[in-house]
Amino acid sequence: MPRDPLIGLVGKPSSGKSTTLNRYSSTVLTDASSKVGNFPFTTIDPQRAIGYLQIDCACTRYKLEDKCRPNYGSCHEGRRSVPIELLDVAGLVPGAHEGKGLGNKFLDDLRHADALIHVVDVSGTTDAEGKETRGYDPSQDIVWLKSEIVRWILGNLMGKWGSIKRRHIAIKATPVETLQNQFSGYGSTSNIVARCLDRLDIKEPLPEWSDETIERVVVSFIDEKFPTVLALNKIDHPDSDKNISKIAKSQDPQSIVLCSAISEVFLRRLVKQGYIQYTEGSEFVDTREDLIEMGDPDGGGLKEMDEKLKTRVENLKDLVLYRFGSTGVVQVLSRAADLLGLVPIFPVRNIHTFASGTGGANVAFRDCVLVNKLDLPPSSSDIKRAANYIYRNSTVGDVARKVMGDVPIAYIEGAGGTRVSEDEIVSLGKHDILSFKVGR
Ligand SMILES: Nc1nc2c(ncn2[C@@H]2O[C@H](COP(=O)(O)OP(=O)(O)OP(=O)(O)O)[C@@H](O)[C@H]2O)c(=O)[nH]1
Ligand SMILES: [Mg+2]
Repeated sequence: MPRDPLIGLVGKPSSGKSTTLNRYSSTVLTDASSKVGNFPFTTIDPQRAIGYLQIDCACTRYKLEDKCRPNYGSCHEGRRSVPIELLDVAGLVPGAHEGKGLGNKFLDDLRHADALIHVVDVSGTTDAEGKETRGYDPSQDIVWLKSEIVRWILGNLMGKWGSIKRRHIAIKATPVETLQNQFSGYGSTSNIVARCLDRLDIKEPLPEWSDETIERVVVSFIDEKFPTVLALNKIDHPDSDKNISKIAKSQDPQSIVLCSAISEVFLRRLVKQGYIQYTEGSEFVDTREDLIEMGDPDGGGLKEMDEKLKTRVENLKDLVLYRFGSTGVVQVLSRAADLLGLVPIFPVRNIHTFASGTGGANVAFRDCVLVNKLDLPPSSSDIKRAANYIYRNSTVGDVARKVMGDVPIAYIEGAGGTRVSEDEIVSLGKHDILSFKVGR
């Protein structure tokens, strides 16, 4: 059954994790349509926060934007914000694997994450410990952070490699079995291990692996287990440009998102205070004057800003919005969702009106759940095949079990009222509106 996805925020002290998280979770408090007591993650611990993933809502396909009333999150003109759980993994410094900073506590938290957002301070104004400095090279942070995770897992593994080897030989295990035995504590699955070995194509049998080979296995395992978005934060700072170019040369462009968490927080505060209109994730900021110029004599009911505030907004537009297209914060979460292959599904009671049990017949698309790509328990023949063979998207049946639990289901309807088979794979825009009919 698909689990709820969890995304971990990592990064050295003062890189901007909390600032980013505040932005992600601020809608919890301000969005009138989300019910506080009845929230999906009410028992959240202090480290956990709700982020809002922006997706294209199904309501636009049926021109039902004005009837769309999400139970959780919000939907504005077809841009829907769907709650997703985030974990603030604070306290990582170089030497964490030896217990520095919050050390092992940090690393223990990690195991629950399906993907990571590494918040990197690209202004170069904080050193590896997060202390104030100037001209620090942030590309080092990407290297040492990963190396901390590698050394943590590698240390645990090497400490008992002798007995791991003996057992492996004694019970004639496969490398996947032996490694999964060791990695299950980090939230691994046999599939992840299979894919990790697949991409390395090691020729020697496990008992003959060199130290260097074992390290390569661990690095590959981490790449598979923790797909990572690099959120290059503080792009508003003048020193950021050269650091960004350096990082861009050595990293996969798909993994990089540029952002300015503080700009997003600032813009959202101005929205709350009634000074601007701002579409999250966009470059569009309108002030009272802008709206008057566009022909609204009332200026959208916005307040007039003083000169100082005006200048700050203009600077933010020039330094961030116009140069980079947005503050990037919304995009960071979207990229993480892409890495995870998350698909939004809209369960409805009535497949023709898209109404649900609550809210009456005049209200559409109350619910939206995010489903993961699934890790199937590999059969022994799968393990030998191409990695993606044992990774598949959730099916209609998987979604049914996630949404309905053990309730027996008679049949399932898809858009248009046609029956859909439980075996159909769900994907973006396909088999994503479903009505589960209860009964035997
Ligand atoms: N210029 C600039 N400063 C930022 C940005 N984001 C965060 N900061 C500043 O960086 C400092 C640290 O931010 P935090 O969000 O507290 O960092 P953190 O990663 O949560 O740090 P720890 O909780 O200590 O691990 C604060 O002074 C923020 O105002 C940004 O986009 N641009
Ligand atoms: Mg913090």
